[in-house]
Amino acid sequence: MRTQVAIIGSGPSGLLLGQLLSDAGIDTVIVERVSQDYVLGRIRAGVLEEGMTNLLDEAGAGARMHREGLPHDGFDLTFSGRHHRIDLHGLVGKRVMVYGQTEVTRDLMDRRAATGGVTIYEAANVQPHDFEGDKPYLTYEKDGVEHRIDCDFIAGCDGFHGASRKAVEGKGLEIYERVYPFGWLGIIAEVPPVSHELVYSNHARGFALCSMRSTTRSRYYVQCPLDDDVEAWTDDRFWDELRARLPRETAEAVITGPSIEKSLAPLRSFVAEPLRFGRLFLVGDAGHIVPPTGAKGLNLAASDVRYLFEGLREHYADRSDAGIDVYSARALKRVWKAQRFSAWMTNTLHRFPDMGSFGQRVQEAELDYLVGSKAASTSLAENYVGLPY
Ligand code: RFL
Ligand code: PHB
Repeated sequence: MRTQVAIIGSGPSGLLLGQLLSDAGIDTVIVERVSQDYVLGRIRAGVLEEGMTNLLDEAGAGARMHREGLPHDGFDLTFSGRHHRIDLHGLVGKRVMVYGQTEVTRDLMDRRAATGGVTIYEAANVQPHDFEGDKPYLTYEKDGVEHRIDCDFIAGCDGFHGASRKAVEGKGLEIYERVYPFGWLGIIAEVPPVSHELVYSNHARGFALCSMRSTTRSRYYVQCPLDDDVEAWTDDRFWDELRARLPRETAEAVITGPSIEKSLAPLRSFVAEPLRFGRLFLVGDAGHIVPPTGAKGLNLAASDVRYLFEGLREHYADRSDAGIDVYSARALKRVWKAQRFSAWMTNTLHRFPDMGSFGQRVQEAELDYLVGSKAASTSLAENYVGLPY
């Protein structure tokens, strides 16, 4: 088989890049390790920046998001038993869209199917080859048979554990990483959210986040030790811990119900440099991971896709490689700013094992400064809604 751009991974990065390229008349094939249902079963991000919603519109996949997504003008910070609203729209004139990654993925898959795009699911042992030369290709196995896809470029959109980054180890790849000493235990329940906006809570017992997927479906997280057994977190224990980390009137308003999903996610900051190796590009989580506190992971995947799409379009339409040549540097510039913001949000809102009561007071002072200073609140808002790209 031959295509112009072979894409590894059918997560949001791969699907979005594939759609933008197909719509620009550039042929793509997506090769995915697991089944379509498995991809759609993953529960992940929930907050989309305007840059991402614009790209979904551009890819013809934004209609349901505009109908069913929830535009949010602000969010709440709670600490020391009190609430403070960060008025995103009032501070920086922008809002975010609350719409689950699962739905984004479904909309992109539907659009790909409607426009005749090819995706090969359940492809085992996907490997990129010869990407440092002019004739790269992918190999994979399906139903015990080995296949080959010849192409002009390979987009590694295969997430943190994918094959693309592994293929460039030892080829000048540099890794910058911080692993946090805790995780997030997250649940989804068919109950109305406690508040119509998100609530990020700093508490001496640990961080908590009240989020949502719709007006009838809530997404809640509590910080917990990395080695906690998810099974040991009964629903009752989860609801009690969540309420213990919220101010009293918020805790009293939480509506509980059986969880329909429960999982523990580790927190990590990670950047691979560079993001280009000849004709292979690393895109999204394949190249970088942020802790979820700033809600930036999926949004960074979108800015990578925007830069790579522009570079590839220029290559085919204008016979210019200028965009491809600056892809890595352009993407990394935005990635590092989001890393800074995500690490700062994480450090400011979580309980660290060695921080003691002094560290807790410094965090509270930082939050007090943040909500009392228009300059500091504006900086938070500017980063939360997403830096321009
Ligand atoms: P994905 O989504 O991991 O997709 C990669 C795809 O590649 C496939 N794959 C392979 N295919 C072929 N061969 C191989 N060898 C392969 N290895 C893997 C995988 O099966 C998969 O289908 O990466 P992508 O597309 O770059 O998208 C990145 C986002 O998924 C990620 O950044 C976000 O989910 C992060 N994130 C959040 N981001 C936000 O912007 N806002 C949020 O509110 C937010 N909340 C979150 C999050 C991530 C979380 N977890 C669980 C890590 C909340 C959580 C709890
Ligand atoms: C989510 O709804 O899953 C979510 C929202 C905000 C975050 C992280 C996750 O910062």
